[in-house]
Amino acid sequence: IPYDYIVVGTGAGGLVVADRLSEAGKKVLVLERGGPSLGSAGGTYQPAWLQGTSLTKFDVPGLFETMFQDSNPFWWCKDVNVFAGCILGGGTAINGALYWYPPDSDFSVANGWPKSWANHHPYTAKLKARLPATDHPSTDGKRYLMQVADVTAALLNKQNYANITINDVPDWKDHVYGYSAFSFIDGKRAGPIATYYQTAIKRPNLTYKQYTTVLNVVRDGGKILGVRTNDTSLGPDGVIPLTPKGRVVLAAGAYSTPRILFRSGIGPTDMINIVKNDPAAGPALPPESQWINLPVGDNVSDNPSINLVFTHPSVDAYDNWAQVWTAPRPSDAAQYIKDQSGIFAHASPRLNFWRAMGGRDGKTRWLQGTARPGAASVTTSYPYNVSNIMTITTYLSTGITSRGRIGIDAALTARPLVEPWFTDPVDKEVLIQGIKDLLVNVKDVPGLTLITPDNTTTIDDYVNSYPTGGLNSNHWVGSCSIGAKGSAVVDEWTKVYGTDNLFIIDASIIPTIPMGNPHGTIMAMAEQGVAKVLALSGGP
Ligand code: 6FA
Repeated sequence: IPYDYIVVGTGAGGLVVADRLSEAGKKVLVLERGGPSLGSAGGTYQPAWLQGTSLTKFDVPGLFETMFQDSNPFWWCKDVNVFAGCILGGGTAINGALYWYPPDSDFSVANGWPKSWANHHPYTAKLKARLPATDHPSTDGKRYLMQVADVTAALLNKQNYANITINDVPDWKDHVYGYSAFSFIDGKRAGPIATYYQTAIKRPNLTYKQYTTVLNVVRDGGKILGVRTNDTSLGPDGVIPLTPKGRVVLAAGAYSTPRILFRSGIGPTDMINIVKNDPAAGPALPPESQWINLPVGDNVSDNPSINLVFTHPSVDAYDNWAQVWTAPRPSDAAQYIKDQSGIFAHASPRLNFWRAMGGRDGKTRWLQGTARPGAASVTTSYPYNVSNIMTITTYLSTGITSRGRIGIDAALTARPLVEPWFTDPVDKEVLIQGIKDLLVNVKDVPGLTLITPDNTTTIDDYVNSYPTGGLNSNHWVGSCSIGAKGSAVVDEWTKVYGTDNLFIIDASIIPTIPMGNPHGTIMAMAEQGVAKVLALSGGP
């Protein structure tokens, strides 16, 4: 105490930042509100069948679907009303770990990035060097439970899709499919926790405090003096100070970073007034004359997604993942424990595809698909064989024009205020057309049957009556967008407008939805972001 840099949060953004700042010799404090996840980082939560190993729920890819089935899901943030990980690694400890190297479009001026960000290749290369993608995660190099990939490939082959290794050509996203790629290493979840965290935590100039929640930044006008936490053993009123030229980097995620800003008097006045009325948070606000009015929470997007459920006689639905925690198939469990090979080395997805689509507004939108055994829900009038079910999730990505707004309610729970899916009807039209195009050839794949929606429901009706929350892909970006003064929250250095030394490096600064599931793009963004922070003069 005090610190040169205080990093708030250890998700896809925060761990990259913590590692690079400590590598540069800065005195760094990393604060995380959750506890350990992977076994290699001190986690211990495991099913009976893994007792005697150091493998946890978070390590084993094949346990991914149980994140949504557990009776004690302590890893979810309880004060965010969408899924968000409050644990070491944030979303990367609990997600499906689909991992894509970013295409150039993910950092293009056309997609809202400052010009100075366009040359992302050196940073993406740094990410690849630390965390290479794999589309064959089992340690024996074989792929397991691949019937769904074969069936989906048969469908796409009728539509002139090319079969490629997706991460070999990140810019090719039109009519391509390939095996699902993951941020796994040695048959286990890796992401930033098994890589960046492991090097960061070993440095004597870095201090890590878990189970510590940052409530607000402490500031005098635009100058940040430190952060206030819920732990009064760390300093008077829980406040931890910065060195005179010190800086704070917020990496608490697309919902929690905005909440910290609101609680610090930064954001739209309606949100800060909610804080003001809260008996605990209100007194910590700076005087109204120091409030900084920025569009925090606006411009939010997430991929709208629709599930299509099929059956095919070749598919092994793997009991819809319902047995993997309590009663895994014995030979698969034994194989995984022995050398981290087999079915448990994969998360549930098996194949991904992309295509570009035109809309009547003249804009191009990209459609992504993810195919996996099992289904979240089946609604059908058909008799069907439950052991043969598979899902293709279709989502719209780069090019979507719909935007929402997130904020806080009176309990200070972070939540969507305006849901971001299909606020532009053209997004919905394009997704419907993409689904129809995909389904044209179902009849040409022997044995393939669409069961949800069934033949009593049109695609238009299915999409139009889809439960809104079901459209959620958990890929939130944009709540603290990077961009020009007046319309954005952070500048090209990731510095919050109106402040001297407050930075944000997490999903919230990404202005438009990336091409793929985002944690690869977020980590590459963090590599570039932290390099910019270190290069910006005036710091410690
Ligand atoms: N992304 C992918 O790329 N591939 C996937 O397969 C994928 N699947 C999922 C998924 O299945 C689920 C259920 C969810 C929720 C997300 C998925 N994502 C996937 C999205 C991806 O995980 C997120 O986009 C990514 O993790 C976001 O990275 P960020 O760095 O922006 O934020 P995180 O939420 O990861 O981390 C925030 C951290 O801050 C957490 O560790 C949290 O505990 C901590 N924190 C929050 N508030 C704090 C506070 N006040 N004080 C201290 N720490 C705080």
